[in-house]
Amino acid sequence: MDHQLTLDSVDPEVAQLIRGEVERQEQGLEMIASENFVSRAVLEAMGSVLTNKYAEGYPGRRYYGGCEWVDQTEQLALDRVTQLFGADHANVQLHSGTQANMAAYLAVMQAGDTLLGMRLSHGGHLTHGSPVSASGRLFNAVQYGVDESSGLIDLDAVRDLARRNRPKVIIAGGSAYPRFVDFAGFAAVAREVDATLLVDMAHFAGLVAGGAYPSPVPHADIVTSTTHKTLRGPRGGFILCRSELAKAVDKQVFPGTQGGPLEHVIAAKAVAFREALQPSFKDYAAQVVANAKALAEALVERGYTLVSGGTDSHLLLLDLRPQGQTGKAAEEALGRAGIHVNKNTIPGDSQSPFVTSGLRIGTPALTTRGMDVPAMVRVAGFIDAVLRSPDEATIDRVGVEVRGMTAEYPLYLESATTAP
Ligand code: DSN
Repeated sequence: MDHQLTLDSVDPEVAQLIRGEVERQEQGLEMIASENFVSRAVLEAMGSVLTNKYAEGYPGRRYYGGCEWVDQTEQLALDRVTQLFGADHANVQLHSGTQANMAAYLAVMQAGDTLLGMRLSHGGHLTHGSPVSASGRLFNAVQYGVDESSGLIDLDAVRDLARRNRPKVIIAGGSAYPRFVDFAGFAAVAREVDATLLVDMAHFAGLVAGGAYPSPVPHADIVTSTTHKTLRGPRGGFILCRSELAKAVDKQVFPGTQGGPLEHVIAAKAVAFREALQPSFKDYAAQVVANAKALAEALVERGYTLVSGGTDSHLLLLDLRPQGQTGKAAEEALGRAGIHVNKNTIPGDSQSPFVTSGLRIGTPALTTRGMDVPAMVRVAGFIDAVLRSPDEATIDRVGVEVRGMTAEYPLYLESATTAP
């Protein structure tokens, strides 16, 4: 085995598959609300030799020798993320948002304790107590939802559930809620019932970093997040918490629920946090929201219905019931035209999660490519054309227009998409 050979010569099959994905990303309109495009700098850090290093433990307190460089890398990531969000304490070893939530729960709950989280079908997340997730099996999960007529969280209903069930943890945040969350209101409910408030900001972390969405940090005891959505870092997670919870959180990450940290990913997180600390990231976050609002407006003008009537964030949730369409059929038709979105349940949905009556559409990735408000109006026209007439001729015609448009906003140079 020759360590100096390129991927192309060692494994042309994998190299070809990666090239296929590069082309798909370059030529499509990526509108899955939880996806984004990292910078070349983040890609380079992720593809580095730091992947070779075991480093169980924390900087300065490891179970392996030779950690002097990864200690500094991890400390840099910790310093930057606490500065970015104004947090007391951080843990950047989480492999994903799901692992962040599970470690955070175990830091403050025992199996069998009660948690109160937002129902998945109303915009919450699997790990907020869904029966198919360990969060719903290990803990007694009570679920709140949105008011089905407004699409908004009804804090009075949350308070009633909290008073009746006395949860140990209340979770705010979700994966398909387009509006601002009232973190101060949730904190007041948590205080009243003596619960820990955990905010899962995975979706809107980048907007918080850029000042385009209210920060949960002053209100929550624990904040969990991913790094790869609006925050535009590598795939992974992190936890922020008050200093009094720092030891418990760190213990439940390692050795509680994870082994060796992925130091190459932690290096990439450090790079992404540095990028998010730059003034230009504020412009990015503001543009993501402006684009989502413009897209929402353009779709409403074309006769579409949005859950909650619009958006305050990076995502919108289209209710396809008036069109008599399912999310599944709409996702497939748009995908064939190169517009990538995901089917999503909407509040009161009578369809299964595999079919759904909704589409979740996001603007973080297109904004990274440089697309602006007029571009969103163009994209709304593409979406409308396909949903109105999902036939082969329309899909082919829109597909050509999509490829023409994406060529105007080049994403990566070929050399940026493989290891340096
Ligand atoms: N799967 C993510 C999303 O798409 O929102 C959440 O984990």
